[in-house]
Amino acid sequence: MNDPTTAYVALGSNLDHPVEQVRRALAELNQIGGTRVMRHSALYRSAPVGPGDQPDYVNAVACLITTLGPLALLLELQSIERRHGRVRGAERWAARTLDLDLLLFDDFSLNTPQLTVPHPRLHERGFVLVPLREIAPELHVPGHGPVTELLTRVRSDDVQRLAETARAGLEP
Ligand code: ROI
Repeated sequence: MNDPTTAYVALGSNLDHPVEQVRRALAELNQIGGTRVMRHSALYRSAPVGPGDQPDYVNAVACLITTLGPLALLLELQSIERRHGRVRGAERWAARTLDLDLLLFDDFSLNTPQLTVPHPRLHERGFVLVPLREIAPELHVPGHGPVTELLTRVRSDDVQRLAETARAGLEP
């Protein structure tokens, strides 16, 4: 077992009741062994980034504290994705029931075939930076700079906070 570490995870869904997918996933993150969700953002509706015609996404970001290592945490995230019917197919940027991306693991930089942290596209995605700023406005992304500054360089007007905030499953 490792010392407790802070990690940030991005959640995204644009298929099969995305709001419910993301809410359920937030509750499931809190059930990973040795792991607690300390905070999570509201849910946001965002225009799809990437090629093709696909539905809008629901996105959120969670801050975890975990005694797992980064690869063990990644396996847990992938297991939650599978339980949500996610099929990792050949098409890279296809619509999905649930995507859980490990954004940051403390201030580690890791570059392995299975996992790169910080997430290689975190700094250029409004749908990640907007919810991340909500829960961690002081955060500094290793190698890239403060979240607030990164947000000045990307488009974020198509990331809208959903009126109804999701705190599902995390109340005492
Ligand atoms: N676009 C948005 N808005 N939100 C996502 O979570 C998301 N995830 C993806 C791609 C296909 C890059 N586009 C996205 O994986």
